[in-house]
Amino acid sequence: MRIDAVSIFPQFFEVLDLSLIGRAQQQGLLSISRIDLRDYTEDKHRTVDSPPVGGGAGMVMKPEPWALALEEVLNQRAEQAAQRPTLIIPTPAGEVFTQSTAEQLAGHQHLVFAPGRFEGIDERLTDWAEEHFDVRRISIGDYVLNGGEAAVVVMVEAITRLIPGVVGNAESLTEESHSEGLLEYPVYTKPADWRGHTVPEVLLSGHHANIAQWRRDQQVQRTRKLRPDLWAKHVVAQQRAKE
Ligand code: 6GU
Repeated sequence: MRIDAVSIFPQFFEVLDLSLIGRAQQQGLLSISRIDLRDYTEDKHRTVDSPPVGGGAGMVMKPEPWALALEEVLNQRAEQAAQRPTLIIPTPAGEVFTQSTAEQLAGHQHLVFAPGRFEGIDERLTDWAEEHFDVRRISIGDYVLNGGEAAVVVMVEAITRLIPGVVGNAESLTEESHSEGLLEYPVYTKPADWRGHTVPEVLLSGHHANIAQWRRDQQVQRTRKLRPDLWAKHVVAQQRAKE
């Protein structure tokens, strides 16, 4: 997979050189380029923003530098590339990113991220980009960040760990929270008694069926308590599966 991340703070993406994603890049499973939006400005102040037409608070990102940066990304593509690249515009005014979004995007060959700052990017950038990219406006949740960069890091981590070989243990992918619509069960390690807090007996029993049942019950209890929204979906999905 190829990923291009364009921003006025390209250093923000240096964290993607660490840990599993860093190793995946070294192994050639993944290539992530950071692009400085200001390299595509044409004035001496390297201006990327300007006041909103019609008035209002804050500043809007000008479309010109974005288009020049994205054109360069397009020009660097192999002519014979099969799919159109996907352009992800992180914004709190987008569809919400979920595990299912991550699964869809993990199948793409080329993702380009265009996180805005300030009040966002001039809407016409999206109109232009739709001629060249599959464009998706995506939010990572119902709260407001100062810019989309942190959201890019979140999305890249969720997407790239689904690429075969990025995460060593394939089981740790399937056993996780959200893959079946339930939260993960609690986990313990040695010692069996730590500061008077003990590991649940059943886990020490060696009885695999009982352990599996206990874990399932814990998943159900946690999901009902902490995520009634997920629980309701899970119940509906199970009902459908039975019909
Ligand atoms: Cl993608 N951007 C910003 N600025 N805030 C957000 C977000 C994105 N997702 C949730 N809040």
